[in-house]
Amino acid sequence: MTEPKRYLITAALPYANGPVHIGHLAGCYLPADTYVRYLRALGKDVVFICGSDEHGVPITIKAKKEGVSPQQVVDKYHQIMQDAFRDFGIDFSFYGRTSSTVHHQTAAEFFKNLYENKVFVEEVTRQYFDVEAGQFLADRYITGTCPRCGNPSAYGDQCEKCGTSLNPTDLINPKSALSGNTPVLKETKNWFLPMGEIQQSEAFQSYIKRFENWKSNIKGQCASWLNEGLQSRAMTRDLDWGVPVPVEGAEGKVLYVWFDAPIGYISATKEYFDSLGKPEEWKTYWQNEETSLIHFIGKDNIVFHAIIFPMMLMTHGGYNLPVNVPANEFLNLEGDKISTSRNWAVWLHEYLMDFPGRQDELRYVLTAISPETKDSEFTWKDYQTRVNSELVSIFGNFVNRVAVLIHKYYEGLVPDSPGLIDEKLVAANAVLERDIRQSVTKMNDLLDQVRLRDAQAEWINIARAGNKFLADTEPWKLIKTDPESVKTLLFNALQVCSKLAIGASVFLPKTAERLFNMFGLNNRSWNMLDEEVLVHSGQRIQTPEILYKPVEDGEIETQLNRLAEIKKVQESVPQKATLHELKPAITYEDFDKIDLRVGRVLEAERVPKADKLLKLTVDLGFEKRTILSGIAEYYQPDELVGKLVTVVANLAPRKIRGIESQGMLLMAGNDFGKLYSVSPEKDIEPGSVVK
Ligand code: B3M
Ligand code: ZN
Repeated sequence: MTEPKRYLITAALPYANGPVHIGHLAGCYLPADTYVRYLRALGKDVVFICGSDEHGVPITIKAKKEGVSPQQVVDKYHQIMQDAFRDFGIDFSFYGRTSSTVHHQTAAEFFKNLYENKVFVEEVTRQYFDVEAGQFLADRYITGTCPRCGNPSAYGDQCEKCGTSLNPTDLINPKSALSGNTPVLKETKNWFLPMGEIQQSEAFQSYIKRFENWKSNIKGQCASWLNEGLQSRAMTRDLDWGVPVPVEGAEGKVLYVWFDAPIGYISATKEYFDSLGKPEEWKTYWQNEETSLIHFIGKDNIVFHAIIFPMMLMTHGGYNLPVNVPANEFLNLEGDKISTSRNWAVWLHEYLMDFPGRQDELRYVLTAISPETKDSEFTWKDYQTRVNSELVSIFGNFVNRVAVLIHKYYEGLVPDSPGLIDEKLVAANAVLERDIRQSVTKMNDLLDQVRLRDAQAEWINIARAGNKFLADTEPWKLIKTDPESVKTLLFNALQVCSKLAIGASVFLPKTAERLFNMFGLNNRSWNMLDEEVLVHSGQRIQTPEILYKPVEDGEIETQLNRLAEIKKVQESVPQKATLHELKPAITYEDFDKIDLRVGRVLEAERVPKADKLLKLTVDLGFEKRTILSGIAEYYQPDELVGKLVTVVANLAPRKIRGIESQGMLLMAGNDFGKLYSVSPEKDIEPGSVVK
């Protein structure tokens, strides 16, 4: 293949329904950033694109859970993710979002193009509809019993217990997650991408030849999809959150999130060049054949990037197809799957707070354990070991020793290099040169193949070779007997440090920045790795600084304790209840002062900015009351509507958060996070006296 003129690199658009965790980083953002830094160091023309995926059911589910609008959810997480990526040093050319106007227009135009070219097949199908909520139900909004394993809470698209992938109509006794009611089947028209047909096309058959050179996990997954024969898939959905379908007769429908999200790469590229005042330039990166398009993703996104999006691009026409889709497997955490909903994760924004200035330590570890070919595991102990015994002891130590000796012997001025005579020194120097040359060649090769984990291992091998060189030649001893040779030894060792700095610009950018300053390296281009001299005699190097602090046991313990706390909450089946001491006795008259009444909850809503509070409207028969109750963590607002509750009806009103609460609900609670409302056993009219 001829050398491409330029690159367009994308990293999967993360759903804006939660913050970024180390699994996301290891999955695609760190590898993409590392590869982009490599290309840039080679002097290549690269645009690096990402952004928030703000549509789709994951967003609406999160909004419902938090009792806020989808827009509020995406605004919040878009900001958190963008900040965390920036602070961590992921160097996107542009980070967009799919709720932007440019994106809505781009996605709508793209759909229209396929529609007008008669690519889609219109089909009327029967879908589950929630009559009370007045809407069609996305697969994730339908639960029921799994026909295969009997799990009573399987979803419309999958049973998480036995892993079977399902259609909503497969579920036994389906229920709507919106209202709890049994949904009905109702006819609806949608537009399908005839993937089976496109699979047969010449264009597609010629495109899939590329898979030959791709990683085996992609090849394997795609082969199994293609062998089964692809099925048509609806590119529109009956939902109210997303890009409206831009054709007549499609009111109340939006584009399928996997149709609009990858187009997000195109719209973000447009917005990037708009911001540079070159509104036409995006085409060069998407449509010019001399541009290489590469998608970095996690393995759960393979079919969308290797098959469906290319089909969209090819039926549209005029677009480049990906030349590579490097997909990583999953990263686990301390023996368990990383999960946003179970809070089992190391969150990037929290790491940055707990380990300020220590971005490169996390980068190093995540690349060293990168799940490039199979799932891998992050543990805090391993983090500590790798930082302390590799980054600190091998790399940091080597660079530091060289810089300290140059300061000690030559006041920080790079010595000249008069050459070596002693046979032993000459031999050690030859070994050094050979080892460095080999490691650099291997590292380049591995980087070209996007095998970043092994490439970084070759990088640290350069430091290993440097340490061996110092140990074999012992300049600190030789200085007394052969100071001329020491000059050459340290001159050469310093060149190795400089090569390490250039290598670090790809893996550990903050470290590289510090070394470039320390050694006064101006030419930071990757080609310098082939040069013999990077730092010249007479140049001044800065006072050496310690590059990394060792990770302390206490820091690791804190993190492990936090995770243990989370496990405890997850598995909380405590053995014994605390014995609550009985309060002192009261008289019947005391008790009789309390006026307890049955009430019916008419309305329930969250109180903005108060995580625990629900605001209820309660019918007491003779009047309606506003009551604030601290039960938001235990009840969804709609679960309460219609429910009978017990109200302390003569409690003096109190103002909470500016709202007057006119009474109190009785609740039964234990020490393990359970709280249930005290309700009459059978239906009885509101206002009835509880005595
Ligand atoms: N948001 C899925 C994910 O975050 C999806 C990727 C879109 S890439 C166009 O895993
Ligand atoms: Zn099942």
